[in-house]
Order: sequence, then structure tokens, then C-alpha cells
Amino acid sequence: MNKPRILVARSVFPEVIEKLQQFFDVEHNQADEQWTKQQLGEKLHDKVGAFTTGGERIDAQTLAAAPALKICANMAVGYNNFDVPAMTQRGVLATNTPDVLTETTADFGFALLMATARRISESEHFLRAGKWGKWSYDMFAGSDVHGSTLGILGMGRIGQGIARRGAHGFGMNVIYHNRSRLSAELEGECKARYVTKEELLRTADHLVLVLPYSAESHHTIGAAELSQMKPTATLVNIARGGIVDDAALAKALRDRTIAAAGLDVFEGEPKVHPDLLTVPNVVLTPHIASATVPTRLAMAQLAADNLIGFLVHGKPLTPLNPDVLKAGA
Ligand code: 8YV
Repeated sequence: MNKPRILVARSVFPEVIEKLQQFFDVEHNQADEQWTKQQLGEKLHDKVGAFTTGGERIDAQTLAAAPALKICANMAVGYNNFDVPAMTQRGVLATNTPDVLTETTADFGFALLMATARRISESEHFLRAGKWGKWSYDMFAGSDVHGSTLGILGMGRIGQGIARRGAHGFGMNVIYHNRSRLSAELEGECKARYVTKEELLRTADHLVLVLPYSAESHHTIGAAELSQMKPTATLVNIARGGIVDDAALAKALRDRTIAAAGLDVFEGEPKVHPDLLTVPNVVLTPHIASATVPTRLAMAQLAADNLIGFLVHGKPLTPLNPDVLKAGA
């Protein structure tokens, strides 16, 4: 019997490809070629399953080119590259990779916060450029992390992981804002207090963004919000590009309306707003918050297991639109 045909859209761990090949006829992209949207559509034409990453947009146009498609398994917890309503309408299951990256991503959020507050990148560039002639009392003096107020916007699993690190590890006063308030039990575990968005912006010494991207969260932090923050505050974005208005942020950093920023995600990445590249008080990393070897492997395995679970056993592990399963039953 012919195996079902699937597409793995990006280069991935060879052992994950081998595992998929046990069940499927796999067209892969181990050369990691950059496909246009049209090429992706053409590759999907005869496939029942797709293994995607955040870079592949699956929308009505892609779906129209993929008449046999039944499932797209994203190797990411965020899924703003999926038009889930369009997928549901077409009966295509969407899956993501929650939980396996929570702690690794929270670690990174904290690392970026520390690097930003303590001006680590800026001082390293200074040293490498041979500019370190003498010690001085104010050389790269930043802001304290311990004992300060940590603001978290978006209090899902990763936000809670950052809150725990701040409260339990660094004695921080943790405040958060979220669409819905956490249970009293979770608030207690995270030692986090729910506040309005206005209070969060006004009182946080360090503000970390961990909310999902959607049309509603586009430019959640723009010029107006930045102007409400303390001039000594730092802003960290590990969520998605587009949540912050990068042009407004670059201006706020240049004008010192806020002290510093740490960014792992960018509007229109991998392009980076040119003004961000010229301001010194920003730490920039290329979307690596989940990038440890064990976590990336766990993400890839979960995406693969979703394809196997659904196409072979009829049971995906982490479906985003489970109504598709009922409709198909
Ligand atoms: C991924 C991420 O590396 O999981 C997410 O939502 O942003 C990252 O962990 C990226 O999206 C590639 O798929």
C-alpha cells in the first residue's frame, strides 16, 4: 500500500525525518531552500500532511493549492502563520507544540532581560572594539533586576515561567496583565498581582511581552504606550514581531524615553528596522528563545508525532481546531 505523502517544509533533525519516513512518503527540504508562497502551494498540491515552522503562511490561498491536505503540524507554539478559521472551514487540522518549550523560552526571556538591564551586549561591543582604556564609576551602569518590579504582559505558560523566575529567584515584585486573570492558586505560585495595562506600563521597571500575535495585539506597544513607561524602564519582546511598533520603539530608545530594550522578534523578520540597528541601548537576537538542542528536538518530535498521531492513528496530540476531528468522525 502506498504511504500517505507529506511535506516537511524546512530543514529539521535527520532523526525526525527518519521517523516520519517509517509512516509516510516524505518530501523534505533538508537543503533549507527558501520557497515562495507559490512554490509552497505547488509542493503541497499532492500532500495530505505538512510539517511547517512559523515562516510558512497557511491561508486560504495556500489551502486552495492543496486540495488533499488534511493536517498542518507547526513546529512552534505560536501559530499566527496559520489562518485557523480558513483551515477549519476547509477541514484541515492545525497543531502546534505547546509545553515542550515553556521553560527554555522562559529562561531566554530572563536572559534577555538580564542582558538588557545590565547592558551586556553594549559593553561587550565596547570591549571588542578595543575601547576599554580605564575603569570608571558609571561605565555601563544599568538598572537592577533583583528587587525591582517585573511587569508581564501575557500570562500564559511562558509568562508564568518568567514570573516564577523573577519572584522566587530574584525577589522581584511581579505584576501582570492578561486577557483573563489567573486563578488565585496560580497567582500565589507565581507571586504575581493582576493590574490594568495602564498600571503595568506606568509601574514596571522591566516589562516582558509574552502575548500571542493577532490583529487585536498588533502594535500593543506603540508610541503612546512607550510614553507611559518609566524613563529608566526596560522592555523585552520574546512574543512576536508586530506586537511592538519597532519604529516607535527605536525613537523611544534614541530619545531615552525608556532606558533599553531586548528584542528576539521583529516586525517583518528576518528584516530588522534599520533604526534599531543604530541605537546602542537595545539587545538584538534572531528569534532564538526556544533554541536549545533538547527543546528544538522536542518541538520537532511533537510536530512529527502530531502528523503520525492524526494520519496513522486518528489522534493528534495537540490540536488547535479539534472541531475538524468531530466533523470528520
Ligand atoms: C519557533 C516560536 O522557533 O514556538 C514559537 O512560537 O516563536 C519559536 O519557538 C519559531 O516560531 C519557528 O517555528
